[in-house]
Amino acid sequence: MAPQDTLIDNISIQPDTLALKEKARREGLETVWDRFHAQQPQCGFCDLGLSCRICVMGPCRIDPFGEGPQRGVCGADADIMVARNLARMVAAGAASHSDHGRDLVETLYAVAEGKAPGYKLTDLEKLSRIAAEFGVAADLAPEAQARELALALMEEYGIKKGFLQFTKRLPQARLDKWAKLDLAPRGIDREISEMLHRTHMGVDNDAVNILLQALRSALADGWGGSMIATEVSDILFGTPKPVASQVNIGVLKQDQVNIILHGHSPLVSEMVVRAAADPELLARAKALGAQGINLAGLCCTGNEVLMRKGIPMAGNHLVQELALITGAVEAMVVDYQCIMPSLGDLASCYHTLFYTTYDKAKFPKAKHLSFSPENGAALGRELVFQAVENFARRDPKRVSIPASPQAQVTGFSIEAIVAALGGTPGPLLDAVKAGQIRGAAGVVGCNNPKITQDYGHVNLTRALIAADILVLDTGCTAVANAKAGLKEPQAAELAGPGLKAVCQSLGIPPVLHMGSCVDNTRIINLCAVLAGALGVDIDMLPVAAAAPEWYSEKAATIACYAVASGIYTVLGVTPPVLGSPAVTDLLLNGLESHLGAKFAVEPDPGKAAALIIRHVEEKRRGLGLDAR
Ligand code: SF4
Ligand code: MSK
Repeated sequence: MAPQDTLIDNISIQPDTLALKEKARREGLETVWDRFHAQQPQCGFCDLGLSCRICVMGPCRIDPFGEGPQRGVCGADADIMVARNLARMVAAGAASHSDHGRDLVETLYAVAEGKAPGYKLTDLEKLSRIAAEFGVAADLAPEAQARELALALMEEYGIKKGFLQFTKRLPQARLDKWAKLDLAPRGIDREISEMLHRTHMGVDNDAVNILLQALRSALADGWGGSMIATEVSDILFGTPKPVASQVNIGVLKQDQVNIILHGHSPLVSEMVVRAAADPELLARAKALGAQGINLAGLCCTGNEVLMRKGIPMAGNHLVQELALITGAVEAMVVDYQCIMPSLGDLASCYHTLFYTTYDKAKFPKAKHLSFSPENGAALGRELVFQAVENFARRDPKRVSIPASPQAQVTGFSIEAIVAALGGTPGPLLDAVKAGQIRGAAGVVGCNNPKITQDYGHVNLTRALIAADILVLDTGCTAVANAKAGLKEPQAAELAGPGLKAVCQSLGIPPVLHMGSCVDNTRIINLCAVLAGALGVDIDMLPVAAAAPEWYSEKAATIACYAVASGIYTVLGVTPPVLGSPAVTDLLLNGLESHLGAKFAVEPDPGKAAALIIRHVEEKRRGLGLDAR
């Protein structure tokens, strides 16, 4: 369809987005907002969770006004339908993160076997630490340790005796709460496949029972697949340390070969980073008239290489199409997740080469170069070579890079935060106890064209830091906050007096970037560390989470494992559950008495901040700390 002239006035708070959307309109190119507009009105039954197409006796719908059908053909009522739909979302999100984690484990194994040239064991301290958690002998050589660890991690996916190993990081009080509800996750694949089994027609038809398995599947991701992805990525590519970088579309360079790295996995992108420093390829780029080879990230692959290598970030989810519309991109290299199927079409409107790299993630109009741990290094080089050769095909008349880069500091793994604090989390706890820092909030998640891009992220974050709440961010939120200048140490000026003083004494910003979406496990790990240090369960901490602009199944999973881990979570977009008052009540209220945490839904970032501030102060009171 043709792009609309008068579409959504307020698509974004970001000037680079607005300028490139206007260029798209001028050039007659369709973007996500045009397609969103064309979908209006979106299906009200689906929005409420009251449609089902699980089997071909359907599809079925339930009338929310009580006048039409109240059961599907099989007899499923609104509660069953809504619970099943949400549960399948959560299972899909858990599968996505966890399959990503599996790719890392397989690469770790290949490295240990000496079959993955280009990859190496980078953080040997973390390798030993994680290996010890899995009972691997400490006196083995690193390769042997990595091999044993990889085999142990593979077992986490299948049928194993007992529960996922990383759950042992949690306070006993949390594990006791899970035991009462039978929530402790067993094998990762097991929980996901059991969730799909239970939601087949004619299996689990108790909405509460279905939702409990959804939480267990989410926990299999949070304390399983995603956590494995983070820890193994650190072992292979290094645990992030604070690093200065830049953000927004201005990180693309007019006079250089631009390569965009997009998706979620670091496996291919790290090899592209390596190849881009190859003197031969740099010389070739110069021979073709480019001043260099410039890499830029998008979405969570961008977060991975930003956190570890300082590669600048071009943008978040809603920028992916616009990045191509700059006309300045020689190649976009994607792996998987959050990659719009429209990109091939858009790339073909310019000289841009669009490369897919995973056999499980192919796209229309893409060139496919298949990744394996064995060929990763050669693939990285080939991708950079092709991009360099493509520079001559760029049409300078169509190039527009409408922004200057914004500075940011990133790379705040738990290890980096503890190092900044002088080697222990003690000073952070002291600042919380003294009330200088009231608490912490993980602000995470995607963009969604239903919300003005980055409005929710930035305004919620600003309100929280102004109230002396330290913000930890990941995913697309991290890009939004960096673009708003909140990741420079000077942003401490925007914080309340207590947080400002702490940030200034440590030289850190009030918003700490903890990584990609799988790296939300760094946040729950940090909560477990702090709870352990205080001798309490996580739900007693003055912490909260928010996903102001979420869209994906993975975000639903993250929210579920956050709540099941004891973290109050505020969503900015309503999940499709309102068709069942019983399910809605369970999520907003019922879970709290069992898990000490619950969901809230609040699209207005100011009101969401008020909810979080109130929650943090309540928790402070519960711990006997001063409360406002
Ligand atoms: Fe309809 Fe039941 Fe089949 Fe769903 S599972 S499509 S409600 S018959
Ligand atoms: S999930 S946070 S849209 S990248 Fe990482 Fe995708 Fe952004 Fe959600």
